[in-house]
Amino acid sequence: MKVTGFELRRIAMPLVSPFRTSFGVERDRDVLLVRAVTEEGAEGWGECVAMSAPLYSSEYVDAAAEVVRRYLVPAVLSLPDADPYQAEVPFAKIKGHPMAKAAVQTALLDARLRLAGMPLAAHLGAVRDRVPAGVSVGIMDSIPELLEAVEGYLAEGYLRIKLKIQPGWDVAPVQAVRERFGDILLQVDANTAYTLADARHLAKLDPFDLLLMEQPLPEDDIRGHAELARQVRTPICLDESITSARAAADAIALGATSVVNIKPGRVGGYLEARRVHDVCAANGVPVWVGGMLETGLGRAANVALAALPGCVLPGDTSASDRYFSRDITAPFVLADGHLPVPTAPGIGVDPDPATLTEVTTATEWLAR
Ligand code: OSB
Ligand code: MG
Repeated sequence: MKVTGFELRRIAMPLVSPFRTSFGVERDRDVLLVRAVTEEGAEGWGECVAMSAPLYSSEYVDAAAEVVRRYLVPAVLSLPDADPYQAEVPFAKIKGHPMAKAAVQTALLDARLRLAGMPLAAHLGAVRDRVPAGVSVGIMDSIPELLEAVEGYLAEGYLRIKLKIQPGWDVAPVQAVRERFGDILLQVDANTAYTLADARHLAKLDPFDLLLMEQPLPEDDIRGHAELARQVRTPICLDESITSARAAADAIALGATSVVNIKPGRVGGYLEARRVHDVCAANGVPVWVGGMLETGLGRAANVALAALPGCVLPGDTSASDRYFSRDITAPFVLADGHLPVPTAPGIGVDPDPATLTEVTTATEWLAR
């Protein structure tokens, strides 16, 4: 496959409601889209999940755009065959920036699979045609407000609720949700907001039978998570710490994680994401697909990944209307608590040209 060039497009997508986590509040999603154009005539799309500020991880969207334009695109354009697997070799020489790499790799993979007439789900090894949907519920100003939000999501059919927590917003909201809604699938996500000194406090979540506690400690505190796992009954699930299949293998071997959240952007793309899935499956560790408030383009690919056999827990792959009043693709709609796995070649969805134009804030064409 020969790539003629790449279009970088920035879009501004207002969220239906502010999303508050332990690291900040998101009101608008400032997204970088990468479109690969090939000589063979196919196009491919990749959504960069980096956020506007380096608060979830060290990446942020302006820096990702710079890495794409200065290092990743030139690396791809100098390859004899712009194959996504072959592009992993020059990408590995560039340190870090997995979200930037994932966006370019996904654009190549999408183009490649469209040319081959192969859906991404089939290419990755999917075994399901629909995936169970969970929803990530932000930190709210009050417990009544939280209960109302959770009630709404349960009424829509979401099969699992994840509550964002931080010191001062943890045991009480979890207890309130458990008491009000009974035996639902419930988990929490701290986005690194605690330290090991909080172990006794985090053990107060034990009575609520949570599915898991996501990333309580800092990204690089693998030993701390292993120690915490010995002090609490709730299973630990790592998100931020799992930056590669090797990191997953290490965290599992050290007893730091017994469930894994897979985010393709965090590990450099869908190819490495599948390797994370495979390492976890080989160790009997359940996985689920996380989210980064993606548009329909990123969501389509995440849903394909969530159809793999090891993804045995509902993911943060929610319907389009949980995020945006109008998505750039045909919306993903919840049916019986599930999202359908796209069946068309590549990521299986296309942006609507008129909507895309309306939300675009900048475009840039990069060619040889
Ligand atoms: O930690 O899983 C996270 C959103 C942005 C950044 C990090 C996270 C999240 C979510 C929401 O929890 C997931 C989603 O619905 O896309
Ligand atoms: Mg998380």
